[in-house]
Amino acid sequence: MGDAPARLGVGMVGYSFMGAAHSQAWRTAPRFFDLPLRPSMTALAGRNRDNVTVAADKLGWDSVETDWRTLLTRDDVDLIDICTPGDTHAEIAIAALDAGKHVLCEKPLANSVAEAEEMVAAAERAAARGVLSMVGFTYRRVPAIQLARQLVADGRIGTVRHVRAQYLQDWLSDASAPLSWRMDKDKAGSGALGDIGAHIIDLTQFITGESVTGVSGMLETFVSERPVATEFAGLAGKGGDEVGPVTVDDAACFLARMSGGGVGVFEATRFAQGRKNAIRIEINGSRGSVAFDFEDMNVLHFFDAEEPAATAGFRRIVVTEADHAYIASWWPPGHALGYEHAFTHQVVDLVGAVAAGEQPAPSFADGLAVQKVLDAVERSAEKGAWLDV
Ligand code: SOE
Repeated sequence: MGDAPARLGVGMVGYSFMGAAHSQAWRTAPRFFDLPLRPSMTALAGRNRDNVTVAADKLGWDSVETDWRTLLTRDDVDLIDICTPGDTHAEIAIAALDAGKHVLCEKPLANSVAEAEEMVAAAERAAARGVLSMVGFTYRRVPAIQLARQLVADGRIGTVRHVRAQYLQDWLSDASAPLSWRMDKDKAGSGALGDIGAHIIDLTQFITGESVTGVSGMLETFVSERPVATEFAGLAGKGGDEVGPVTVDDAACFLARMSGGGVGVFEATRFAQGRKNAIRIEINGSRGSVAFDFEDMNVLHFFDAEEPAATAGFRRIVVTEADHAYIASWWPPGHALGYEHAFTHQVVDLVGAVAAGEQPAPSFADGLAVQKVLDAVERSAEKGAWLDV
């Protein structure tokens, strides 16, 4: 029996939807994967002691703090996991990195390019001291997305011609759905564009290995005021009689040029009635295509244009084989994974990188690259013009 892995003390800030998803990952990862460090769910930080104590008990955290700054002074905390709205990411991440704590920060990295640049500078300073950081674009860690990237990297679809990416939700289609921080520009930075558009920007860049170099965008807010929430959890809540303004986009659409010469069409909306969490990506290349829909997340569709016409067609690959990314630690073929597994895979890869002293991916620099595209789309929409990223 080898020595037990060294402890990795984790302190998490925030305990709502993302806090619950990350907590599940910290609990589950060491039970299904052989990790080189043993994550210890040491402390959960939240402003209200009663509420954070209930959350810590429910989510499995050993202690609580009512000020995240205290986490940075604790010798039993090695890594800070930031699960708070975007307006707090820069302050917490920079302070944590400067205090010598590794950082996992939810997406989007920040609410502006300027903040993201400050975070990258802090990450570079910290990395020089062996203190590492990652931004939480978890969908990269869906096995079908990993397979799509591998097929593109292996040249199986040839030169990328088209990137077609949608992130379709409908949780705000009802005008009576109450306000949450995600509809407040000061908190969230933007609406559908940054919250879910960030995911498809990162995913298409991850799958193709290319970057968005230019955009022409439009933003729309369909419902300009909503009831102020009296209670809210996840993506749903109850509103009272008071109303408040929606200060972000409900939907974002943009055209894009890709660094490899291809063209892109992107759409992110919370008003696609009937689409709940539909990340739909299709990449068409000179030799074939890949297509994915998160609402059927264990499947990748692959078209090989080299196939003889008589038998050519999109192949429906069920990505649950032992040699597909991450699957060997889970279940036999066909026993599907879910939304939460990508968060567990995120912990597995982060812990592995920290143990090896290697830069985790996606890095804060990857987060900044997404932030620059988000910013270019917003400026393009304001100007009604094509802009380089
Ligand atoms: C809401 O749109 C949301 O919770 C996003 O904020 C998450 O990043 C996404 O994974 C699910 O939907």
